[in-house]
Amino acid sequence: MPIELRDLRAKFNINKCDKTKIIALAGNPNTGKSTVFNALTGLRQHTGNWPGKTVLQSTGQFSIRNKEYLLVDLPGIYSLSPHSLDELVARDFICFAKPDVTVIVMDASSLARNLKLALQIMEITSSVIICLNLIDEAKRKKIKIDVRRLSEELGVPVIPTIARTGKGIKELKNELYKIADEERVLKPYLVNYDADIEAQINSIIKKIDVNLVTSLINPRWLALKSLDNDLSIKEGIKYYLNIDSGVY
Ligand SMILES: Nc1nc2c(ncn2[C@@H]2O[C@H](COP(=O)(O)OP(=O)(O)OP(=O)(O)O)[C@@H](O)[C@H]2O)c(=O)[nH]1
Ligand SMILES: [Mg+2]
Repeated sequence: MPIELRDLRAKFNINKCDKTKIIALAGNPNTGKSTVFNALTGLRQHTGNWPGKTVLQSTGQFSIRNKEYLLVDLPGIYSLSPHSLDELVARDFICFAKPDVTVIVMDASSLARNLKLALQIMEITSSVIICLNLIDEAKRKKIKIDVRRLSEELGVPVIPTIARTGKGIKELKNELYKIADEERVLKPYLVNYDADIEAQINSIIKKIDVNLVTSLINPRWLALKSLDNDLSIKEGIKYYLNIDSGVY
């Protein structure tokens, strides 16, 4: 029996009807995620724990042009390798709950460090918007960012914001609408690894059970995790999708 998206999302305590789009908010710690979350959702918030975990889950609702959105604030993390509970929660949500859009909140004054996580997220999902926050801090540090070029290079929208004052939030909403509701398809930049690694990725992709896994998880990303020897993804596939991925 095919796995329904609503059943997958229910495993994360996300029980919204099909019409509500699910938006994840991801990013490094202290980049302004909660400030963006508050700016978007105002008072329509709910907090609890991630199912079975002692990690705080905040969700909030908002609407754009009469369309409903549920925003999920993910824990602040530096990478998606599951070394901590926070990283595991964020990775599993992006991978298995399949948010309609993932907004990556980045610190504009620390672009290089923040890009690491952004590139990892873009390997799992192509539905990404970058919220380039703390633009005022970057300016104070005399850092100039060519936003249009960054967006072209990454292949995803980049919206500069100062979440503390609400600057850019309207533009962020416009972009969310375009991607979630008009279903604009993006083609994010993917890291190209050394030739021998790329060859190994391709040979693993060939072994992945196409019918079972590839419609649910990006096969390239799965191959990368296999090369990383990341066994936690195997557990995730078994737990959330109830299938044996066969690659590991
Ligand atoms: N100057 C400036 N400060 C900001 C901006 N956005 C958020 N802040 C401040 O940055 C601090 C951290 O913001 P949070 O929203 O708590 O950041 P966070 O990413 O949720 O942090 P964690 O949940 O701990 O990872 C707060 O003091 C905010 O007021 C901004 O655009 N400019
Ligand atoms: Mg926060």
